[in-house]
Amino acid sequence: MKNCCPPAPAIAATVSLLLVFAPPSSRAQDANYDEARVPEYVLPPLLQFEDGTPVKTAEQWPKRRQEIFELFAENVYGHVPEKAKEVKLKIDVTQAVTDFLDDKASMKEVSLSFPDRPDGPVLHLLVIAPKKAMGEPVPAFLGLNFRGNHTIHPDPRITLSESWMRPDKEGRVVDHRATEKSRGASASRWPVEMLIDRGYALATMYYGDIDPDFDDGFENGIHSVFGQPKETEWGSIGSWAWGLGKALDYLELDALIDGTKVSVIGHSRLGKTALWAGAMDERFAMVVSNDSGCGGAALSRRQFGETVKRINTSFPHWFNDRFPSYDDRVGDLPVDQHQLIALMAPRPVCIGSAEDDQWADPRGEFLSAKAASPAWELFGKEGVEVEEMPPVNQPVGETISYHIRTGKHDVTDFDWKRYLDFADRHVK
Ligand code: GTR
Repeated sequence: MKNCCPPAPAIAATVSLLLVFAPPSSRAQDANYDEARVPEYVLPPLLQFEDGTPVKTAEQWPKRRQEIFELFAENVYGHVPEKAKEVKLKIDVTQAVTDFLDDKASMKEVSLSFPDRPDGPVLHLLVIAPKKAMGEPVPAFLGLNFRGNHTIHPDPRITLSESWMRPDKEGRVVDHRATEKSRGASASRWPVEMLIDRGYALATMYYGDIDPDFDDGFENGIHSVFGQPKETEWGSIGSWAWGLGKALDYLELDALIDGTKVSVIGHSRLGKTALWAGAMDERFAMVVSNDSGCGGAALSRRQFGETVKRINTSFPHWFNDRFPSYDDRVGDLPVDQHQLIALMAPRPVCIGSAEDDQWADPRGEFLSAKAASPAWELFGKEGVEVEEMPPVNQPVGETISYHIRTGKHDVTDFDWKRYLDFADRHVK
């Protein structure tokens, strides 16, 4: 059992909302933002097998990769239950239009459901593809969204989500349900036209369709199908990442999409999710983590901004039940987050930070990307080779991209341009 006494959902949701929307000063009053107070730490070795022998060649990497992957599953994100690995979801195309974005694109809605559970959860995937995909499949970006597919673009033909939603500050969500007012509310984070103009499709799904983001003791979402996780089985991040794999299963079948060229992207908690999805599923051609911070790209041992203890306290449902046992002893964690980034090797990976997002420890994300780079070097590729953290708005890195942009915790056009440039170079 993940929780012996799960709180009533309404109370749990309120508690987690207070934490999410609390101003950084109050939620982070005990957080360290002083480089001088970062403790001395030693990172777990990347290119060394658990028995102590060195990893010297690309041929040895898959075995080392598997070791690291298992350690992350066992201690941090949780294993996917066997039943969930095997399940094949039922696919229904529920809407298809060919005159989207002033006739530049097609738009399709696809529902993925559990064949034996007609009353069970449904994952709603939105796929927007440039017109040219009708002649030749195109590369795509796949990412989960925070507030429903209808928030990524104001076109009223996108179906309004009926799923449980976290309340928002603007009152566009009423009684945990989206209202018409929320159409396009997250459009600034999803520059659909930019993607389409550059020849990419965009596929997105609401993360709450997979598992609503509150600590309900794992009763709802896909947990209603697969049951209570065991101690080292998945939390919400693990299940969201699993959902991304299911979306990719569909995209591989879609004639408009080149299934070998799908990049997975995510912001913040969904950036953590994108990294874990890219680790679990090597079919993802490129992995993008935007402002993912603690439990994402940032090194846990630095304890700068959000810490392991803090994240497990605020969000007890995100990781597996073993992770909190490291709250007061992060130095004993058998892994650190540079090894998570390394699980993407030799594929391209992008790490984006923001200057005003110290809670997510931009420097810890840079150092993590740098410490991951030797995994790419095994393949004769360069990761992040610069010695110093780059100035703002000046991306660095060859096969690992790192940038810190000006501004706050968000996904901006600046971030997307870098990710698209990198995809042009490595995926297209
Ligand atoms: C914060 C949390 C971060 C990050 C962020 C988000 O409250 O502390 O780890 O995930 O939420 O997802 O927006």
